[in-house]
Amino acid sequence: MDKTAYIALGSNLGCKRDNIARAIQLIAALPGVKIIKSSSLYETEPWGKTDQDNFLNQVIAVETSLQPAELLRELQNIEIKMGRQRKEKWGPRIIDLDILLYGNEVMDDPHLTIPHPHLRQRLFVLVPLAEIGADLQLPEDGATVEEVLSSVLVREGNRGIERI
Ligand code: A4P
Ligand code: MG
Repeated sequence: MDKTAYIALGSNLGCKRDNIARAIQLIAALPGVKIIKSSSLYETEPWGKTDQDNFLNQVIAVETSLQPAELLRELQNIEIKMGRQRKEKWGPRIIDLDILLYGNEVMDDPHLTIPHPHLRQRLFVLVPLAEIGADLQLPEDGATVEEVLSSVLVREGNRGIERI
């Protein structure tokens, strides 16, 4: 049976808007993957490594018959096809495709952690995710995306995230 997965897209090199649009086209063309929801685009200040250009970020929901590892492999193929080079951790990138959630799956394999390890801390993920899945419950404790987002907003305020 198909599962619903949430994918985060990010770009902060080259024509960021085109990069995100191209990645979405390539995801839509994958066999066994159907895009069912898309958030707005957000311009976001860099998180983690702050001396780099702002990012564009977006989150999409897909229905997929691919297993998590297969989905990751397809997303990594798209990153490679688009010319992404892995240099420094959290550094500038043409495109970054992360699996945020896959059904109610909780997994911690060497190459794949679901839910995405930084999901609960990152406004650039939580804000677009809440736009398309506010009531979604996170599998570890059943907290909703909206609740997690609210607690981060109370702690940090809505800094550096602008809907465009
Ligand atoms: N991996 C494990 N779990 C997952 C998952 N759920 N989805 C592994 C995707 N990949 C997953 O990723 C390293 C390895 O993570 C992969 O080989 C995969 O097996 P990577 O994309 O090669 O390296 P990276 O992206 O440099 O490291 P990392 O830790 O994934 O960085 P993030 O978490 O992707 O963060 N600030 C803003 N405002 N917006 C951004 O989009 N992005 C980053 C990168 C930093 N700051 C940012 C943004
Ligand atoms: Mg990544």
